[in-house]
Amino acid sequence: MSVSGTGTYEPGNIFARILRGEIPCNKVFENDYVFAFHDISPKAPVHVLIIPKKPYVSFIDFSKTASAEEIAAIMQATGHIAASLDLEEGGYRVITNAGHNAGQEVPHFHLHLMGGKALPAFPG
Ligand code: D5M
Repeated sequence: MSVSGTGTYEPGNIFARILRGEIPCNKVFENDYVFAFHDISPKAPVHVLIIPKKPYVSFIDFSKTASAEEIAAIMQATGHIAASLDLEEGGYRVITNAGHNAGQEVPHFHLHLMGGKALPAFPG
């Protein structure tokens, strides 16, 4: 199932439930703005999801609505996590899926950080 990437934020989505502590996750990082945890279905030896704590549906929603502080915080957190998981030397990938053409499944904006192996050629 994928989502439109637009529209009203759904407070029952799985990442909102993780943020509320209603379901468990394997946390790797947290600060005032950002939360990060291991993907339950990893596509690489390291596959971390990095999310804002506030409710944004997708990249456009986040970029239009979030404060400059929040936008900086998610970038800084992603770099910090990549370095702390020793991805710098081998390389890594950061992506976001938005809307149904990209296959976004969870309608809470998130970045995927992947590394730890040679990643497949970027799909076009
Ligand atoms: O990616 C959504 C990602 O979220 C997908 O890689 C699986 C992951 N996922 C789904 N449920 C969980 C839980 N409960 N913990 C950790 N990871 C989870 P998308 O970009 O929306 O397609």
